[in-house]
Amino acid sequence: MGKKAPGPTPEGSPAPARKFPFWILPTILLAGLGVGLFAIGWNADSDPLPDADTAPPEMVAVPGGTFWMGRDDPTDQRTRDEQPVHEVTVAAFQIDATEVTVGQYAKFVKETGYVTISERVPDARKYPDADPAYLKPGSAVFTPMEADLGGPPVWWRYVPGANWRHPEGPNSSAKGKKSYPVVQITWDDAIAYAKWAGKRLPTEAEWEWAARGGLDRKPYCWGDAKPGEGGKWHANAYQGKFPEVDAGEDGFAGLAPVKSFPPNGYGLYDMSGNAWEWCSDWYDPGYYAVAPKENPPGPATGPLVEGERQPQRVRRGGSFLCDDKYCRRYVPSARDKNPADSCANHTGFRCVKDAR
Ligand SMILES: [Ca+2]
Repeated sequence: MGKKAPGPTPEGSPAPARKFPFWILPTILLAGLGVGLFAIGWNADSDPLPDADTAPPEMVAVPGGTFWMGRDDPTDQRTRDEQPVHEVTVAAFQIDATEVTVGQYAKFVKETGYVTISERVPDARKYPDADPAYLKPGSAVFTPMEADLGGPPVWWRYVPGANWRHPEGPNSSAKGKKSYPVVQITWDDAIAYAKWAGKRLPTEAEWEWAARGGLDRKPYCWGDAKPGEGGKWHANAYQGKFPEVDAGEDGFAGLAPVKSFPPNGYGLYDMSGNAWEWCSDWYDPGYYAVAPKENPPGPATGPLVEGERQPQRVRRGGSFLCDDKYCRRYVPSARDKNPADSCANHTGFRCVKDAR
């Protein structure tokens, strides 16, 4: 085995729970393809910081209530961690109408000087086996390719210089995309923003209650209609041959600006698809069996799954990379997870506040 790449886990949304140690994939892929390291090019002309939004994010009041959380489909092995379906009561709260945008995150960085995890030099002590050549700031980036969907998700690679300002690497830029969801955001980065904004991340229960938009046990955030049925698209997901060709039948190949698709019943945009959204909870696939009914806060910690280097945090909602044949996790019941210091170019967040 070669030397390890440091930093974010490029596990990615499409990967179901596996025992494969995803975090070493960047090294495997880089070595296998003989891909050279990117120069970490940064210049003011491609910096989105001047796009900082001055308007406060729009928030929506979500009523309190009781709902059936989870999904129970014995024919679909991917729903195992969504079982058992159980009743949950959630108190009222406020939630961002959209995923946090590049413009909103730029304002936070501009005012605080915050440096995201992907922009920091990885701590060599944390990655004692790492090749020094990989101890450079960077993150996981999706790379379209022909691949075997039954194997590991080789379509993720570690790209030095990838971060929220340059989501696909140093030759890309979020400049001019202030209304797009900010991505390449770790859980830690999301928490830092939330504290600055006087908000917090939603619990997993709050997130699912909000995503369902007042509907009861429906498969999608908008109801029963399949994506594209009747020519109507309700979310930015993936059509085409995954992971090779993003056909963009829903109007967008890759990320879409927030509010590009209709809101759900609570007036919330992109609760399905576009970018993954962090929740405050630790991830525990067995939590639903023991969770309290009232305002479940998530488990005290997450179990260390074999092959992973640390417990994981929950993320929800899927992304523009969710493909029905491989990743159906743009539906309101679906769960996913990643380490708190890990991100990719499909992972962002939105915040909540307690009801006034
Ligand atoms: Ca799309």
